[in-house]
Amino acid sequence: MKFPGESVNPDRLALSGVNSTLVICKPDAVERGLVGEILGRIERKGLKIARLELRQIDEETAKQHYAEHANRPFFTDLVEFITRSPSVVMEVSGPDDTWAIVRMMVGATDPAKAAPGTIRGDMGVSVAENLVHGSDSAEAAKRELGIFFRENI
Ligand code: RTP
Ligand code: MG
Repeated sequence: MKFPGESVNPDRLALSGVNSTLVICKPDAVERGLVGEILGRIERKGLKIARLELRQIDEETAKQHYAEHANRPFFTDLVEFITRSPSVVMEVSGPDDTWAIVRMMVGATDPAKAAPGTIRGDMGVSVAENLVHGSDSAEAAKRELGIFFRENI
């Protein structure tokens, strides 16, 4: 495994998949012009942006991505929100359990309770519009990267 700063082909890292996670700058982050700030934090942490695309997520993909929440009362609003305008969808690579590093940086689901220094803690106030998605386990990362970058895996 190579790390940022070493010479490495990002495509090879991305294709290995094992130390990658899915990160989404959600529509609110794009609308508010916070993409650069979020990407900057990921880069400064020492993680690698292996793939990145500005994409308006379609309803089917959103439902598949958030399938675990299909029976929750907020599901309809969640799908409506994540599909309303373009997101920035990324594969982020780094050391083992990169997904956990990203989750630490993202902070608690409710930005009102997220610690200062986290993305949600520093820039958000709304649980519905909480700026960023990060996969919550190695299995979720693999599943979600498969949903969003199917054609490349
Ligand atoms: P995400 O999947 O988007 O990274 O967020 P998360 O892991 O921190 O939270 P999760 O439990 O997976 O929930 C997904 C998104 O659903 C919205 N939500 N609303 N009203 C509520 O009680 C509630 N709970 C969750 C949030 O926008 C959350 O990011
Ligand atoms: Mg989640």
